[in-house]
Amino acid sequence: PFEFGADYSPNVSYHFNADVSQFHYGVKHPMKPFRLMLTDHLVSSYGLHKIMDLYETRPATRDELLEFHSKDYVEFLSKVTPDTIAKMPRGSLEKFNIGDDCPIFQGLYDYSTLYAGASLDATRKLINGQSEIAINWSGGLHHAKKGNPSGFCYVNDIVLSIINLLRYHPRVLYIDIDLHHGDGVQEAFYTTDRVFTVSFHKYNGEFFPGTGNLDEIGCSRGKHFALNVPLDDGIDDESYINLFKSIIDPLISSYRPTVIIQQCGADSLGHDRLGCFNLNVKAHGECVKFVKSFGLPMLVLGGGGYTPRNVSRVWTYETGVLNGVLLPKDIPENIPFRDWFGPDFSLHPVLDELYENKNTKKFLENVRIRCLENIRYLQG
Ligand code: VJV
Ligand code: CA
Ligand code: ZN
Repeated sequence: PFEFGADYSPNVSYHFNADVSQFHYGVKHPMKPFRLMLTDHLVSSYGLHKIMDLYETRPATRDELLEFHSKDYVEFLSKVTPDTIAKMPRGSLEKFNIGDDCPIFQGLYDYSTLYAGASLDATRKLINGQSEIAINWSGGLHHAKKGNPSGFCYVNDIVLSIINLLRYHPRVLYIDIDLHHGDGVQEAFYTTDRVFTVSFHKYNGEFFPGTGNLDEIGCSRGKHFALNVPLDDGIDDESYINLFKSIIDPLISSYRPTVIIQQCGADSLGHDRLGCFNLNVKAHGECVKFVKSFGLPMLVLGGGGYTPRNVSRVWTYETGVLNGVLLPKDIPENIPFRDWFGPDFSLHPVLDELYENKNTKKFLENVRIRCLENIRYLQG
């Protein structure tokens, strides 16, 4: 069903538990775990399952969550259900930021521990050298904080994974191409030079979560070890790829990470229900291909993405890229839910002509220069 490209084909592990796609945030909530099922079907119908090591993941344990999250928050998460919510201590909904973005739904704790368990399993495969690349499309929930959920994220599987990687790796690079700022990960490692965080995102001071301006560069030992690339609506393939490569290339050369985590939030694609960028599947995937080309161990995670058919397209394409294979553009005939991919039935529908590109050449050039100035500090 596919051919191997000129790229290196590393040992790739794929971490998934179909149970995670059965949870519902609520009717009309934009986050749909079902997109993970759609992705898994597309990945396997292209035959990619046959060339990866597949692992059905187990839930993260309470102790694993406590490596980052506070005791009272983990306690709350593990106890609260739509039925017990009324019996929880007064004020706990406010205290724990429960609301429309992060509702209490049936099975919330099982959902959170499952996607986190998958990231931790993936991390373990990288640490023991069984995988060169480990993929968990159900992870990448970058907003969760130590003591509360935020922006559809309850447990921060990325922070938990990085904490684990730090036991064996001197320097971890975190790259976030989700439409939103990777605030939870940045905050957790803001004062250390052992984790470099970089996020590309929409920024105007108001857009969720409101952080991620150029001047957020880390503090104390972590000063110059956080980088933010604020962007405006409508950025196109060419400007995004150019900016991405011109920042990531010198960053990897200077920081010399021993492992890379890439969060591949698919809400940076054109036509996303919550999005405002104009990226096509190939451009998003080009950022993954570029990071892979450095040949470092990689943990690849999902994240946002609110137009399920396009989420599954881009993550399937990226699964191909990471395995060094070229996928034919026609969606395979044998896939369940094939009607979701009509009328084009293509892996690469045209996702453009939606938003005006508000990022002028001058603005992007200024962002690039400011970022490169920060990277120059790394060499001392
Ligand atoms: O903008 C916000 C916060 C508000 C308060 C809560 N209301 C519902 C929305 C405005 C200020 N939240 C963002 C959160 C985005 C999270 C992105 C997560 C990720 O992709 O980075 C990683 C997984 C936001 N944008 C859109 C919505 N919330 C939204 C939430 C809903 C909704 C429609 C839009 C929740 C429930 C329902 N509709 C029914
Ligand atoms: Ca981002
Ligand atoms: Zn997002």
